[in-house]
Amino acid sequence: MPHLSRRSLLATAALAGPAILAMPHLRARAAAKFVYKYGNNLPLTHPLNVRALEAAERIKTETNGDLEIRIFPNNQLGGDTDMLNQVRSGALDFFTPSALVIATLVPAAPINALGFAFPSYDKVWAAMDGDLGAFIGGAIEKAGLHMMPKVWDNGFRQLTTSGKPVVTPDDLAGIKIRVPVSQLSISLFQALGAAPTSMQFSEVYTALQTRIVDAQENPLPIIRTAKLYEVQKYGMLTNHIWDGFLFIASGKTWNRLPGDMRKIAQTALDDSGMKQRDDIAALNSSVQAELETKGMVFSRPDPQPFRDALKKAGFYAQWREKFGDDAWTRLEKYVGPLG
Ligand code: X2X
Repeated sequence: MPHLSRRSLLATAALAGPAILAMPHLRARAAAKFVYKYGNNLPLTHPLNVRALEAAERIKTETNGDLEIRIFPNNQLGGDTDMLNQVRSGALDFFTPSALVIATLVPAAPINALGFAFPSYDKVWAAMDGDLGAFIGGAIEKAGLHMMPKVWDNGFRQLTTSGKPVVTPDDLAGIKIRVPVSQLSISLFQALGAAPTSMQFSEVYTALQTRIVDAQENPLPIIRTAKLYEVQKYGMLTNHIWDGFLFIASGKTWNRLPGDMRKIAQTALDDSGMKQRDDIAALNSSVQAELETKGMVFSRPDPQPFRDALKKAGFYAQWREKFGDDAWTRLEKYVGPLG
C-alpha cells in the first residue's frame, strides 16, 4: 500500500467500514491523484496505442499511482475535430493529432507535411528532432498547448483507390478522394487535378464502402489496422506526405501537474515514442506483402511528374507564402531547395 499511510487508511476504513480493507482495487483506484484522458483516432492494435499504453503503465508506476492516463482509442471521444476542441478546453488531457489536423488551430504546424518534401526517414527524424520540430513545438505552445519533444510516426502517406491504379497525375483527374480535415491536403490534391473532400478519419471506412469517395491516402500501417484493404483495391506507393502524430497535452491540465510528474510523463512518452517509430519502420517493411495477400495490388509511380504538376499549379509558391520564410528555410535546411 504505497499510497496511503496507515493512519489515513485507518481513517478511511473507519468511514467506509471494514469492507474496504478487503477490497484492494478500491483502495488503488482512490489513490490516483490525477486521472487524465488521452484520446486518438486509431484502433487499439496500431503501434500508437500499443506504445501509449506502455507509457501509461510506466507513468503510473513511476508516480506511485498518482498519475493515471486512461486511453480512449478509435474516435471513442469523437472525431479529430471534436478531440481538438476538447483538448483546447481542457476536457481532454492528451491527444495525438497529425500536424495536418491541428493546422486549423496552429496554421504553421503542418510544414512537415508539404507535398513531396521528404525523400527519406533519416531526413524526417533529423528535421523533427531538430530545428523543424522545435519550430512546430513552439507554435503549438503559443496556442496554449504543450507538445512532447518527440513526434510519433504516422508514416509516409500512400494513395489507394478502388477503381483503377494511378500512374501519372492525369489518372487522378476528377477522382473523388477523401483527405483529412486539412487545407494543405485539399490544396495538394486539387493542384494534382483530383476532387478531394475533407472528412474525419472516423468516417473513412464507411465512405469508401458506400463509394461516397473512390480513394483515400494513408500510411500502410493504417491501411492494415483500420482494415481499409477491405474497401480499397489499388495501392500506389507515392510517399506524397510524411505525416507524424504530435503528442499534445492540454496546456490547462498539463500545468496543473506537479513539475516532477510532468517530467516523468514527458520522459516516458518520449521513450515510448522512439519505440513507436521503430514499430512503424518494421511494419513498413512487412505490411505491403500482407496487404497483397488480402487482395491489394501495389505499384510505385514515378514521383517526378507529380512534383512537376504541383510546381506548375503554383502549389509550392502559394504554401511558401502561407508558411512564411522562417518555416520554409528550416524545412529546406533538411530537404534541400523546394519548388
Ligand atoms: O485521418 C487520417 O487520415 C489520419 C488517421 O492519417 C490522420 O490522423 C491524419
